[in-house]
Amino acid sequence: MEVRKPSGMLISALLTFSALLASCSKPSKLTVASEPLKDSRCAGANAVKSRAIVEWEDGRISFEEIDGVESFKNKFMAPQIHLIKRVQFDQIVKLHPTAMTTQPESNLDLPTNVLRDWGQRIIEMDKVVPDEKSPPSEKLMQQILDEDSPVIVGVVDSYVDAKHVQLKGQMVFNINEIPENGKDDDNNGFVDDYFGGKFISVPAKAEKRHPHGTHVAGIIAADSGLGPIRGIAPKAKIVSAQFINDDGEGTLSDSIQALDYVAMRGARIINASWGGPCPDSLGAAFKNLESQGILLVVAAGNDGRDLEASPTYPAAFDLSTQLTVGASTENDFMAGFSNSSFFSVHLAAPGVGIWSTIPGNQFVAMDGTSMAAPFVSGAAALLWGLQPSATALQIKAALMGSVDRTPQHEFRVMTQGRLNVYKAYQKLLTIIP
Ligand SMILES: [Ca+2]
Ligand SMILES: [Ca+2]
Repeated sequence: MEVRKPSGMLISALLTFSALLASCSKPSKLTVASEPLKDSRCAGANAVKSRAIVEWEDGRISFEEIDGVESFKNKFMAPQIHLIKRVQFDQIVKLHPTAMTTQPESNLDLPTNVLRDWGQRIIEMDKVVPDEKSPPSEKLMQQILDEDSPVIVGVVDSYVDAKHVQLKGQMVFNINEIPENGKDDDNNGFVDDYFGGKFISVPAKAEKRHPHGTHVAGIIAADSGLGPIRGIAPKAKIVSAQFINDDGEGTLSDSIQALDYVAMRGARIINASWGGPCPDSLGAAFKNLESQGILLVVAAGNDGRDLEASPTYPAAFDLSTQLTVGASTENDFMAGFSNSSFFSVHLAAPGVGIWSTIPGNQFVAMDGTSMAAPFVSGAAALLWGLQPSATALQIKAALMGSVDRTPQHEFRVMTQGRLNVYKAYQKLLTIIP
C-alpha cells in the first residue's frame, strides 16, 4: 500500500463538525431524543444556542430561533411535545485547514494533457466522452447529442464560481429569479437564488473565495472546450447550494437546507464532499433524500481511518442510494489519508493531485476524498445521461459492479476496487439493455 500522509499542505475538504451539541450528553438540557445518542463525540461545547433543529414525528425538519432556552422549552416544545421526535441545538461546522498542492494556474489555453488528467484517463472516460484525439463511436456520440433534459447534480459545498469560464455554461441558473435585488422574484421561498442557493448564517472574515466548491463542480462537469479541465460529465448541469462560508465554516442547519434546496431544484445526484462525527438530524435529512430516489455521493473522509472504528457522517450512513467514496492514487493504490471500510465505503476513485477549476478563471491540483467523490458523481451523471430511465439503485449497481481491481493493490472498500466509468457503462447496458 502506498502511503501518502496528509500534511499541512493537504487539501482536506472534509467538514469537521467541530463544535458539537453541548446538550447531547446532558439529559437535563434541550435534547429530546427518540433514542439515546450513542456517540459521545456528539457532545461538545460549541453549539449554536440561538437556533434549534427540530425533527418532527411526521419526518419534517424545521429550524427554530431560540430566545432563551427555558422559554423555548416551555412555550415552543411543551405544547407540542407529542409531535416532536428530536430537538438539538444547531452546530458550527468547519472545513479542515485547506491548501493547494500546486500553484494556481490561469492559462486557459493550456491543452488538457499539459495538466495531469490521470484520473480521467484511469477511469477510461475517453471511451465514453471522447476528446479530440480519440473520436467517439457513432452510437455513443449520438446518445450524447440526443440528451434533451440534462442530469442535474447538486453541489452542496462552499461557493461555486458560476462565472468561471469552464463552468458558466454548465450551471442551471434560476432564470425566473432576478439576482441581487433582495426579493424572491419567482416565489420559490429563496431570495436571489439566481446562481444557486446560499445558506450562510456564519459571516466570514476571509476576503478570498474558498476554492473547494468550485473545484468539486469542475471535476463533475467542467467544459473542456473552454479550458484545460475535463469534467467527467460535460452534458450534466450543476445546481449549487453554498453552506460553507469563505473561512470554511457553516452550520448543520445550513447544510440541511442546502441539501433540500438542490433536491427541490431537481438534482438526481447530490455530491457531499464533507462530513463529521455526529449523525443526529443530518441522518433524517439524508433519509428524506434517499426516499426521493436521489443518488447520494459522499466523501469517505481524510483521517486515514477505518469508518467502522471511527464513523463520520454522512459517510457512514447506510442508505440504499448512497455511494461513499475513498481516494486512489495515480499508481492505483488507496491513498494513505483516505478513510476506508469494507462495510461503508463502496468504492475508490482518483483523489490525489486532481486538477480542477477554482474561482477567478483559475485551476489548481488538490488532494482528498473530496476530489474522489465528484469523480463518482460525474460518472453517475454521465451514465444517467446515457440511460435516463435508470434508477439510482441501478446506477449504483453499475458503478459498484464494474470497478477495476488490481492484484496486490487491495482497496479497503466494499468492492475492493476503483471506479471505471467505461466498464460501468457496459455494466449498465446489461442491467438496462
Ligand atoms: Ca427565488
Ligand atoms: Ca431576486
